[in-house]
Amino acid sequence: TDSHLRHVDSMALLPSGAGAIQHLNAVILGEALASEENDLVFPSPGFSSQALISSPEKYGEMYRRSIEDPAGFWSDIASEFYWKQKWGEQVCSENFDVRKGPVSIEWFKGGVTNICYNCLDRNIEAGFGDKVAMYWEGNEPGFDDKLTYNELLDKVCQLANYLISVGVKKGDAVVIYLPMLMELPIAMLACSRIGAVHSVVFAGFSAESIAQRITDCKPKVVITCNAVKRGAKVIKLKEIVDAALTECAQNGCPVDVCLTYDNKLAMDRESTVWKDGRDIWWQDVVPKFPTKCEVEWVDAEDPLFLLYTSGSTGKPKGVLHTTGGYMVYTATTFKYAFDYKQSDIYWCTADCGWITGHSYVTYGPMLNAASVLIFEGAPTYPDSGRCWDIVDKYKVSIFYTAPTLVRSLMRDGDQYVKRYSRKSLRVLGSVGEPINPSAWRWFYNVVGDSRCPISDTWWQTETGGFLITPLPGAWPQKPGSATYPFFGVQPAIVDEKGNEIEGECSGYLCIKRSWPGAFRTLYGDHERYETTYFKAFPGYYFSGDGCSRDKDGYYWLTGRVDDVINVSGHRIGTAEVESALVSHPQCAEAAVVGVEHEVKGQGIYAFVTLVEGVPYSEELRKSLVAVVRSQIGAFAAPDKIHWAPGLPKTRSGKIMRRILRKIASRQYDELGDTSTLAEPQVVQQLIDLADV
Ligand code: 6R9
Repeated sequence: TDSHLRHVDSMALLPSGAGAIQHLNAVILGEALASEENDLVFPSPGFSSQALISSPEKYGEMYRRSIEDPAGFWSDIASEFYWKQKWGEQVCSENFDVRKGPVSIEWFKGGVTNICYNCLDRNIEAGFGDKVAMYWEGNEPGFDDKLTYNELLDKVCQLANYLISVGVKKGDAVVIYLPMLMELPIAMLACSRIGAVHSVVFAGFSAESIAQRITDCKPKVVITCNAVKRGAKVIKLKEIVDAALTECAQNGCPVDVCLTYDNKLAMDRESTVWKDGRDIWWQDVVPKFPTKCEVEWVDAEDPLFLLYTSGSTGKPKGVLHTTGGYMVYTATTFKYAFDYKQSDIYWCTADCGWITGHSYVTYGPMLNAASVLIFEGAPTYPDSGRCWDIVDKYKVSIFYTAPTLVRSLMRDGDQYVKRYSRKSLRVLGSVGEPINPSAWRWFYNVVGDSRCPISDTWWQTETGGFLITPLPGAWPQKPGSATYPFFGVQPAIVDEKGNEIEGECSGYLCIKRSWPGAFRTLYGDHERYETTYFKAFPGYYFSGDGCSRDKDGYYWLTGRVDDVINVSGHRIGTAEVESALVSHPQCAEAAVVGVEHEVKGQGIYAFVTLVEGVPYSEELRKSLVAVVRSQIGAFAAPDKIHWAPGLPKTRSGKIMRRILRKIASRQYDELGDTSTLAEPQVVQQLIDLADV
C-alpha cells in the first residue's frame, strides 16, 4: 500500500484532535491569528464551505482514486477539454526505472488536441468571449490596458499567421525574449497554435546566455522588443539580442528573423539598433494579418515548449514539455490549489521567463478562462505599496508570489500594506523556495488579514505543475510546510542508499510514479535526463531537494541538496557562476557556494584565487562581478567575492565545499574534520581574509 494513503486516512481524523478543536474554536471566535504557538492554521468555516475541496475527507477520496485508478481519474478530467481525436487505449505508459530500459513517460498518447485552442477558442465557445483574459499594468502607475478573450484570440491569430508567413512550421523552435508585456503570452500562444515550440528566455539573461540557448535549439525566429522600463531604469533588450544574434551568426547558427515589438513607453524606434533584412517591427507587419488562423492539431506527446534551467554542471538544461499531459495538469492544479472561481481576478507576480509564468501566468489560468493580471514593472516602484495598490485597483482575489518578495516587503514595514484595503484578496500563494515561518505569518496576518489561506506550492521547472501543495479549504496549514501531495502524486523520502523511509523522517525527496505534467526529456540529451533525475535512486524521479515529513504527514521542503543555489527563487548552478568567473583573465580558480540571505533566501558567495602575481583590489572585485553579469545576467551577480590565496582541497584535488560553506556563513567552529586536506593551513588564511 502507499504510505501516503495511510497518512491521508489518518489526516481525516485531524480536526478532531484536541489541539485542533482548540484552534477551530479560535477560528470561530475570530481569534485565528497565526502565532508562534499555533502550528496549525485552519481555514475559516466560511472559506471551507465554499471551497472546491472542502474537507480532508473529500481530498482523501479524490486522492485515493487518483492513486488507485490514475487512468480513470485523469481521463475524466481530460475529457473536459477539446480533443480533435481521443487518446488511445492506454492513458499513461511509463518507465521510471533505468534498469529496465530507457526512461519514458507518455500521457494521452494518440490524443489529438491544441492547447491554444483549449485556452481561447474553447472558452469563447463556452461564452467567455467578452470576459477579460488579461489586464496589463505598466511600470508607471496609470498606464494600463486589457484584452478580452475575443480580442486575445484575434491578436494571437495575427501573430500566428505572421509566423507561418515567415516559414515557421510545426515542430520549429521560436525564441522569445520579452518583458512582461501582453505580447509575451500572446507570442507563447501563437506558437502553440501553430505547433511551434517556444523557448522563452527570461529578459534578464545576458547576450551570452541567449546565444547559448539559440545555438542549442536553432530557432528560425527570435521575438523581442526594443526596451523596457523596470522601476526607474531603461533596459535596452534589443541591444542584448543583437549581440547574441551577431555571435550566433559567427558560430554558424544564424537567425533569419528578429521580430521586434516597439515598446514606445521605454524607447523610440530611431535609437534602436537595427539590421535590415533580419529585423522587423512587430507593429509594421503583425496587424496586417487576418484575425483568423486555423489551429495545427498535434499529438498529446508533441513538444509544446522548451525552457532552460540550471543544473549542477555548467550547461543549462533544455527542459522539454509536451502538450496533452501538461495541459490537463496545469489546468487542474491551478483550479484546485487556488480554489479557482470564475469571479476571481488572478495575479501571479512571476515573469513568463520562468516556469511559473508558463504554467501559472499563461496556460493554467487561461485553460480555466481566468482573468489574469500581467504586471510589467518592479513590485517596489514607485514605492513598497505598489502591489497593494494594484490589488485594490483590479480587485485581485488570488495573489501568487515568491517568499523573497514577501520578505522584502515585510522589511519595508506594515504601513505600506495597511494603506490599502486588500479586501478583495481571498487566496494567497507562494513559490520558488521554502517560505520561512516568520515570512509566512507576516504574509498571512498582515497581507491577508488572517483571512486568506496560503498555498505554498512546491514544484519545479521539470514537474510542469504543483506536486506538493495545500488545497485551501481542505485542511489546516502549518506555516512553512507545503502540506500534502496533489492528486496522483506519490512522494517518497529516501535515504542515501535509495531506500524509502516511512513515517516521520527526513531525506531526499523523490516521486514514485509519473504525473501528466512531468517533463519528457532534456532537449537533445536524453542521457543527461536519465543520469540527472533517474539514476541517483533507481526506480524514482529524484527532485534534487531535501525534505522531511512530520507526524501528521505534512511535507517540509528544506532546499536543494545539489550544487544549485536558489537566489530570490531563481535557480542558479554554482558551476555556471564558476565558469563565468574563471573566464576572467585574472581569475585562476573559483568556488561558489550559497549563503543565507535575509531577503533573497540565498546569496551567491564566490571564493576566487588569482593568477600568479595579480594583486586583489576593489577594482578587480568589480570586474569579477561584472563578468558574471555579462555572461549570465545581473540576477546571478555574486553578493560576495572572497579572495583566496588557495582553496581547501582533498589530496585528490577535490574542493571541499562543505568547509567553504561554513567559512562563508562564518561558522568557524563547525568546520569539521580538516585533516584530509592537502594543505590544512589554507583554512586559517581564508578565515583571516574573510572581510578583506
Ligand atoms: C517552480 C519553481 C525549483 C526549485 C525546487 C525547490 C525550490 C520551489 C518551493 C521550493 C520549497 C516551495 N522550490 N517551490 N522549495 N517550497 N514551495 O520554482 O521552479 O525554478 O525550477 O525551481 O525551487 O528547491 O527544486 P524552479
